[in-house]
Amino acid sequence: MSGFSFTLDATCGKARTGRISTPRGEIRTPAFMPVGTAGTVKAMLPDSVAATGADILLGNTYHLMLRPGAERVARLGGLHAFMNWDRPILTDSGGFQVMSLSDLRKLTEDGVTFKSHIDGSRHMFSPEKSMEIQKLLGSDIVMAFDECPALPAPRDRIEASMRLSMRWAQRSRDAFGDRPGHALFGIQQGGLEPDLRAESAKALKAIGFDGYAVGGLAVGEGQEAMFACLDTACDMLPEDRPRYLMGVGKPDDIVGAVARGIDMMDCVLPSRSGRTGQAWTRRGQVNLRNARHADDPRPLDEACTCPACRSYSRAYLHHVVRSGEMIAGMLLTWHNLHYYQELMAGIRAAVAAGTFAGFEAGFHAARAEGDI
Ligand code: PRF
Ligand code: ZN
Repeated sequence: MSGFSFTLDATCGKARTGRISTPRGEIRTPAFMPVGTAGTVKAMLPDSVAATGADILLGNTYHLMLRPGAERVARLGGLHAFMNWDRPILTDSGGFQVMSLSDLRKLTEDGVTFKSHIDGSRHMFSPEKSMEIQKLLGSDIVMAFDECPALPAPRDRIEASMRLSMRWAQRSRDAFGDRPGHALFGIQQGGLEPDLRAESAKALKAIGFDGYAVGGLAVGEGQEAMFACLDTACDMLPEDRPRYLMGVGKPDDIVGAVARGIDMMDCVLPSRSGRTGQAWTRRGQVNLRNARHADDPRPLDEACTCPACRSYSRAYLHHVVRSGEMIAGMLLTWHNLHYYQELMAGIRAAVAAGTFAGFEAGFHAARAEGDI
């Protein structure tokens, strides 16, 4: 497809590094996508998000169609102009958010009807509607419309849901049409059942997508089960297309997913936990609400070059977190996104150098030492 391509630069074991080229710029992989659900990465200016090293953001069809409305965003020049972010944007297709956020959902072969979590208004999503909304938003990477059951679920429920998602994947492909410079990704489902994952991958490959997501994980199964699934799921997907693990995760989930062949990820964790006083560092998780920081003049991480670590003490961060000051969310979100992007840069460099196994060992050793 013209204007959108994926180049694999190096592999190390199953870990890969490469580049996705789009008309809005290049995405270095493995990539972590900060979540900008409602047209903003909360507490951050777009330039600041770019300064942390992010090449691409994630936006949400569900939230933006409810408020301010996809047609309005289109009239105002599309999501990029509206939110002042001119680099690539990937939008999730809506089904997953309907299931986790809305009231009174009703699922049929055609799609899903639901009530808005904002004002109770009635809406309908279908593969065709989701493709139309993502087009109005001007998304660079469009996700197929799928259904994701929470785990654990009975096998027959997971099987029926996966087959419905594969029929919806075909309808998404048909409705998306040919849009040079824009990509459509399919989403593999099938829970933790290897044969259902294989059936799903086969169906998606037969339809043909620009990239392939692994959906239906990080929904309650735990890291060990998720990794066991990824051990085989990645190999079922084409080697020459990006593989995107949806909604993951903690730093150790990310390193483990890359080790199993994943190229892209997104998660609210670094931004959301930044707004509740939680920081992620090389040495693990740090809760800045904790009284032990009250008199600590040292930075959160002396090796970090983000504004929170360069210019402020742990004592100050503790104070603004405890006081509920807005700068607390701003500084900790910046730090967390900076840490996540530095982690991705380290991963990419290690894969390129053929030293990913050593990188992984160093990553776990630093965390085992614990916070300073
Ligand atoms: N499907 C979609 N979005 C998602 C998921 C999925 O399965 C997940 C699962 N972790 C997160 N976001 N469309
Ligand atoms: Zn920092």
